[in-house]
Parts: sequence; structure tokens; C-alpha cells
Amino acid sequence: MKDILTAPFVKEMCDTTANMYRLGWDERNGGNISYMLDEEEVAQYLDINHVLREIPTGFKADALIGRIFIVTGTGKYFKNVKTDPENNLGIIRIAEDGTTAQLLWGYKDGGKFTSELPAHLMSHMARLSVDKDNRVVIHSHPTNTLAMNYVHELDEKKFTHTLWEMCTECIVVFPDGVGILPWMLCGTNEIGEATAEKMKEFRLVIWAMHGIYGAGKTLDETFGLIETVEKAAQIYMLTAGLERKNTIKDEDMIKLAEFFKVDYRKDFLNI
Ligand code: 2HA
Ligand code: ZN
Repeated sequence: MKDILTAPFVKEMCDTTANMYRLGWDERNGGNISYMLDEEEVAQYLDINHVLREIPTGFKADALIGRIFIVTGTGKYFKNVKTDPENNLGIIRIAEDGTTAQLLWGYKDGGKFTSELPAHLMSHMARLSVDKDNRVVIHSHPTNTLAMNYVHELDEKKFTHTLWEMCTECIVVFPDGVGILPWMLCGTNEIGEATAEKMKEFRLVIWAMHGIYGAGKTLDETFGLIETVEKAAQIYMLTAGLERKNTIKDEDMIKLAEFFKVDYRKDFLNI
């Protein structure tokens, strides 16, 4: 059996959380990540028949029975993942009943998965229903994206359009736009269900005055999606309130989308 601390998926979780902390997006215990793993790959590092603990999830995830995820722990700080992965991360498998998480590794101090597990697993189910290659869900509190929530209308079309105007490549990176939920209580099945509903349409969902969810095939891709929104939001915040003399026009966005052959939300343009 290989040493799990050398597993690429553990290293990637360490690098991504460290990176997000460094960017100031995940203060204290803010943010959480879930990453679906390949059973054969996990079996190189763990006896996957050895369940350390069983933890109820509080909701049913029938479509994910038997699926294995590496998930950040509740109350744990992104800042600390890299130096102590076994305490701050856990590997869980969804049991036959669809409502129990079988702990295979991690949460060493008796902890458990993020309080946002409903939003994560429901989002995985929603994304898998439209993209069978989806593996990752990331939640974070990126600074400028959050700041923008206070000064920009929280309308999906208008918010997406503003982001697309802020950096040339935005429409290419997230042509499907950004979904938005109103302020809701976090950590609940209700916000999980609402997030998942949006995830059928968008890979990025803003939780108003809280943060953002992103979904994708790899940690890099999902991180990159959130990073691109955050960069656009930063440009917006640096220029909001100033007289705008130039902008990326809708006709320019169409040229980009056609040149890079992306299927974009045409109804989010004004022409
Ligand atoms: O887990 O970010 O939304 C900490 C959070 C909750
Ligand atoms: Zn949060």
C-alpha cells in the first residue's frame, strides 16, 4: 500500500487550499472543497473495505451511492490543511442507504465533513446529470466577488454581463454565466437544494453576501473558474464609481465566443 500523504489527490487538496488561503479568500474556517475520487486510485493507498466511522449526512444522495470523495472538515481552516492533512481532510464513501458517509481516512481528531456537505453533494448530483465528467465542487469567499454583491444588482443577466465586460476572456471562461441565490441561511439542506437547482444551468453560483460555488472536472479548472470571476470582480471594484471611458462591447463578446467556439448565454447580452 502506498503512503496516502503522497497521493496526488491529497497533494492537490493541500495545494489548492493553501493557494486559496494565500489569496485571502478563505479566512478562518471559510470555504470548503469536495472532490470525487476514482475508487481504483484510492485503493492504491487505503483498504477501502475498512470503514473507520459512519457519519449520517442528514439527506439522501442516491445518485452518489458508492462514490468516494475527499472533503474538507467542518470548522477546519484552509490555512492548516497543508501541514496537517489527516486532521483537516477526510475521505468518505456514500453508503448503500444514500444517507450515511463511511469514513475511510482523515478527520483524525474525531471531526467530520464540512457543514456545507448538502450543497456540495447535491451540486455534484446536479452537475453530473448534465456533465458526467464533473468531479469537483469548491465553495469560497473571494473578496472582490463578495464586495461586488453589495454594490451591483443581484440579477444573473446583469451581473454576468458586467463580469464579461471586465476582462476579455471572461465570456470564454464562463460562457454559461453566473447564477445567483439571494441571501439564505447556509449549512442547510434548503440552500443545498437551491444551489443544486442553479448548478443544472451554471457552473458558478453566487450566494449573495456570502461567497461563491464553482464546479468542474478538476481542482485546477474549478479554481480557475472562481479565480476568473474574482479577477473580473476586482476590476469592477477598482473602477466602480469612476467614469467609464471604454468597455468591451457586446459585439466584441460575440466575436470572442464565436472565435473560441463556446456556447454562451446569448440572452445575457443586450443585443
Ligand atoms: O464552512 O464557508 O459556508 C465554512 C463556510 C460555510
Ligand atoms: Zn461560506
